Amino acid sequence: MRFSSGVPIEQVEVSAYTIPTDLPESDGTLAWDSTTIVIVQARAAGTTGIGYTYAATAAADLIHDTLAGVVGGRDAMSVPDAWEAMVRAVRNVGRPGIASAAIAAVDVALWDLKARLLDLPLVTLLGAVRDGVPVYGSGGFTSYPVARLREQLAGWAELGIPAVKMKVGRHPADDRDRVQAGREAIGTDVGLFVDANGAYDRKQALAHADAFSQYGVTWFEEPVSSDDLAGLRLLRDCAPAGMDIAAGEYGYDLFSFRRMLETGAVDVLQADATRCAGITEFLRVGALCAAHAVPLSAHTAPALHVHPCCAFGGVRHVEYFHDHVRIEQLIFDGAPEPVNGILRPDRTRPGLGLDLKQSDAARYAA
Ligand code: SMN
Ligand code: MG
Repeated sequence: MRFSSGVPIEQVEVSAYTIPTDLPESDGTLAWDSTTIVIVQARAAGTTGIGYTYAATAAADLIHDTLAGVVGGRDAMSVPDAWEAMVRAVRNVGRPGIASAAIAAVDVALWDLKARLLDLPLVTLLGAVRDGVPVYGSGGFTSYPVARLREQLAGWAELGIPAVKMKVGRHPADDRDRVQAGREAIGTDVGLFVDANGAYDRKQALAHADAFSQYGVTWFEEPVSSDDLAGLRLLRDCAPAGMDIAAGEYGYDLFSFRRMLETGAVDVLQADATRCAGITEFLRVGALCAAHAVPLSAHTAPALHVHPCCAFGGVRHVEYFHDHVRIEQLIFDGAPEPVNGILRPDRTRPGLGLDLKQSDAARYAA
């Protein structure tokens, strides 16, 4: 139902930018040399909100062809009304994947718009419970020569970032040596995380868990496919003490997160507001985590996640992902940087605190 009063959403515009990586990137199961960001600008009462997702340009098409019309005319003060209408509208194309990413970009733009209309930082609109959230540095791609791997991980450690994540699983025979190199680069006081992106089978993953524990690895992400919830649970039960099993980056809706939690598949649940239909659903995933006494970790997009992650207590950290840090600094004014390993929303700016650098972004128009 549309509201007869309120602040009508007048316009929803979408653009997409494809930014080459600084070096070829790969993980255990995928390789890429560019990343596409889809940006939504939503306008009401002369104010523009900005939202984004990292997804294929097909998400921009869905926003342009369908979602813009669905949210147009709705009340900018009632983000969940627009969100529910978008979810209904994608029924026949399927909610997971592109559709959820597209909804996310619009939902985030609407949260940013509402906060700007009220002249509040988004974290204040959501209700802050803390000033900042710890980050972990993330990259360490399997395509990196060992020298670059060491340099990147050491760089984060020197910045005071308390933990770093590297990729494993592309060449399993090399993983032990690469993890050893990663540990040597950061010294003994920085946490070392690994992400296999589902590359191992169960027995391989168990053997690697033991090997990695010798180098103080405390986080093993997607040791097996995220579709294998029983396999994740097996790893969770059998991994060495002090090694958390994490997954959730392909969670697109509340039901998939519920399945992951109900099966006891993870020690820490990951969620990505740019994939799981935006901040509206991300906050509900936080509630689901609380009900299962499982901490939440935000996957990538640090400039966005810093706001909702300061609005509830059960968040372990935000992923300071090399690709997205680069892109967010390249095309936005106002992307926050961690100080002593803590990322803080800029409370002097309304909304997400991000402004699109139009001419810098235009060079990458997709
Ligand atoms: C990842 C993130 C974004 C793109 C590709 C891979 C990854 C992670 O699995 O968790 O950082
Ligand atoms: Mg991952």
